Amino acid sequence: MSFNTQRNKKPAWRRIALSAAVVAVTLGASACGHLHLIAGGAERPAAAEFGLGPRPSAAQLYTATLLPRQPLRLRQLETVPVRIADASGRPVAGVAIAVSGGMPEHGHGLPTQPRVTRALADGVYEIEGVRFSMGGWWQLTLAIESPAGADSVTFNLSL
Ligand SMILES: [Cu+2]
Repeated sequence: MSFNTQRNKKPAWRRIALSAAVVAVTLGASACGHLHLIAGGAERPAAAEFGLGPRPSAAQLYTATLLPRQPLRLRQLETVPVRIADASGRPVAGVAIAVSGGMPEHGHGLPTQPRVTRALADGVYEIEGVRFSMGGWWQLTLAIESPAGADSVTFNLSL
């Protein structure tokens, strides 16, 4: 088939626009299955950047460690404790944490809105409502606020 075919009477720009729309819809529909073409070309970090921590926050104000009671699973609602320490390793009390994240390769966010629901002892806070809806590279970002300052830490998780 050629763009010059006389059978299609639509103007060329309409055919091109239609093709582009079809391609966009096709990619969107399969982005979370197989293709990694959408989503701003995020590159998966090195293996050393993955894991539960301890992980330093961006400005090094905090160190965060995820402490799931069992290995994180796919498609389960989970409660994930996180320990927040200061730069010298002391637990930080009175922390407010906002949770965000998603799959950078797929361009979508978290399927749920996890929230910190309570503080345990020793700088440990429980994040409720975490759910990883498909296998792959996930990021979980914690925006951390305490009298020590505001900072954020991003975990890379492979599920
Ligand atoms: Cu995805």
